[in-house]
Amino acid sequence: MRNRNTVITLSQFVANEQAKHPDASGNLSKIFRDIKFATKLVNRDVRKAGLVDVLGEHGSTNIQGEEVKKLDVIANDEFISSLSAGGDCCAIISEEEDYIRHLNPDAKYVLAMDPLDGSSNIDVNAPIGTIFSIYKRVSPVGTKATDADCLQKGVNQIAAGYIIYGSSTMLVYTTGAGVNGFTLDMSIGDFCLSHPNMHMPEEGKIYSVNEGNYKTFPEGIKQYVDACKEAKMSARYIGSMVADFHRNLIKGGIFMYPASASAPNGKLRLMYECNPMAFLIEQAGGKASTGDQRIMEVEPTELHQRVPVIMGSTNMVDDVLNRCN
Ligand code: AHM
Ligand code: MG
Repeated sequence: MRNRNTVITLSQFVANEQAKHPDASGNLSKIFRDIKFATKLVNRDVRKAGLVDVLGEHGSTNIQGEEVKKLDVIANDEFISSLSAGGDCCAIISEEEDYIRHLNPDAKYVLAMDPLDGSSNIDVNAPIGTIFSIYKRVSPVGTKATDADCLQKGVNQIAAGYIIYGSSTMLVYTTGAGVNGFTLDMSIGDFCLSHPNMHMPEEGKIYSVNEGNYKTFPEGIKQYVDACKEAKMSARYIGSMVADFHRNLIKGGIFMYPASASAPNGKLRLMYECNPMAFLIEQAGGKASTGDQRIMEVEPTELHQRVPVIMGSTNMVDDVLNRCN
């Protein structure tokens, strides 16, 4: 709970962080300004769901063949228009865009995002989120962004974060110097620092995995899930990565979306979901692996690439890895 006398807004916090780097150009801070604005737009629309016509299917499928919801499209458009107006991104890649969206060639940053994660929860009023990460382009400023700019390893992330539209709306982010969480105070319309310097417990009592797929999980994952039951741990899986991740980050726990028969590389996307969350969890003292390697070291080969995910409290992830290898 924040102290009323010392409210720090997201903008102040970002500005203070920028001041620690006298050579910083301020472009990254401007991207945060644009993310914050887009978040407020998405938050407004999410909070009206059920009252105005934003629920249900959009009537299209994305490049991965998944049904797209109306709010997926609305959130995608709101982030793209805010970042496009700000002019500080040369390209955006999005779970809802088939290809690279080229923006200002004179800008030096690329943004990757899942504009509305947990789509299956939209129509049932359960928590959903937005996930983003930011990379510095590798091609020269002033030219059209390239595949190489957009397909960088997670270790190259400059910043990553998520927004959870839950009982309140929170933005949690890292630039590689710890993880901080900000809650949207609706009465003043601003994000205020509510969760400074977030640290994940090394051990937890929660496991989050879609056990409906258990029969076709790899042997090591099955063994781990069995051990969780044996130890009477709590199973918590809402089907929104952001919500499952956020709970586990605060309380300690493990989140997995492993390979299964129907999804040999798991379901979650490296660029939009796994890398940003891996960066955050490592910064909070946790661990993130595909089962074979650190997620942030996976070499991306395509925009919508999927990878298996095992992420959470360090001891729990190590336990899974010991059983898998
Ligand atoms: P989405 O980006 O289309 O919403 O899909 C990602 C979501 C994650 O938030 C969640 O962890 C997972 O899909 C749930 O999938 P499943 O229903 O197969 O367990
Ligand atoms: Mg998603």
